Amino acid sequence: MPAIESAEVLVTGAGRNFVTLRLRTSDGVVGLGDATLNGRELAVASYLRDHVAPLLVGRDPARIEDTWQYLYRGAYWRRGPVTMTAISAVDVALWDIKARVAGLPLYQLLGGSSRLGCRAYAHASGRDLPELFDSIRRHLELGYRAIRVQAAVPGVEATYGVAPGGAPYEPATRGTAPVESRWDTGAYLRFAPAMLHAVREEFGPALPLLHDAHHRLSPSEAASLARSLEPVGLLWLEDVTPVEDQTALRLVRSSSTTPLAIGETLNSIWDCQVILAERLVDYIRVSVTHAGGITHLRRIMALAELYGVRAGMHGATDISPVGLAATLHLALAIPNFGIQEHMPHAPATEDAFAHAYTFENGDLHPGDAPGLGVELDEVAAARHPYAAAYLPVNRLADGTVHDW
Ligand code: KDG
Ligand code: MG
Repeated sequence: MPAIESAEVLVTGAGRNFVTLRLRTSDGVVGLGDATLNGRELAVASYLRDHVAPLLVGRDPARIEDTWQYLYRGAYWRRGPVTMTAISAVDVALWDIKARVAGLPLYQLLGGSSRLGCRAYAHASGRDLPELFDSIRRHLELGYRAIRVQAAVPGVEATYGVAPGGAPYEPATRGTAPVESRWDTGAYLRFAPAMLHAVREEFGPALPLLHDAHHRLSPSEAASLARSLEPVGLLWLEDVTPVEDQTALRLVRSSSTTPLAIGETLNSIWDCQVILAERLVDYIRVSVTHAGGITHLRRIMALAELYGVRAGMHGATDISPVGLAATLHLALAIPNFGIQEHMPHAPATEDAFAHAYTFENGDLHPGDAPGLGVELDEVAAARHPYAAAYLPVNRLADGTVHDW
């Protein structure tokens, strides 16, 4: 019986910081897992190196469920983003190994494809409406068929989703401490409905539009925003309230028919139990990378299916190509796939991770290479060392820390 022979943790700053777990079996099969937790990367690297890798060596790589239970239930101190990102990386690497051994793309082991491809949505943004409209047009020309729209709120120095100078948006900034910005909920609520109505008017009724409020509103603020956006007909309104308070969504849900999405910072099926069982959202965005890998995300999506909730797969740039590939294999196979977020990676990231997944005619497809279909080029990755980077911190005008 082959055994896991080595478990290495590779940290790179190729394009942005990524942590990758590489498992190697005694018969020479290699599997990769994404262990990236934006802004807290080295905590997961240490969790894996110091506490998990020694437990993996000698284990049977085929026993994926047992390894998951061993690392989760067996840890006593469980849950939370660091633990669950580490478990996700192990789980995805083991699925990669199993599929490579079978000589099949991973989605074939998950039941085969349920669709031709995974509809992707792009991020359009602008410092004002003309710049936003140009950005939407550019993404339509690239082939995207669904667009998330974010625009700078007048009077607010930094708006989530809008890069200074029209560059691709990357919220984490290098340095020894987070950038702090001022947030003004009132200004946002006065601006966002007009902005989204203007986009709908310009681009017509058929284009699927999404918007991310990024956890900053109270239930009543969120309910009033959702209600005012009903005529816009969004595909979804994302992360209206801070996610740990699952029942905050009840008021939003009962006040409006605007479809809702949430979940990118949730880490387990228990974190989204109330949201799903009470049908408080239309799309659940829990990621393969932060919620226990293929094994656990598959379970979450099966629970979501029971309540008519679809997968709105998280795909920001801090999901590495390894994580994105794992997401796409699952997205292609499950019955209740909704839509896949797609933020293209930087050229240095593409150099470090060769991948079989493709983007064509608005859809992503995981490709048909065995396993995940991703190879890590260690030399290219090593050209870009890790450098500490943080997500921003928001403060209100009086200095109070607010959700970012
Ligand atoms: O690490 C944080 C990002 O993943 C997050 O800010 C991206 O909200 C996000 C999104 O919808 O992609
Ligand atoms: Mg989001």
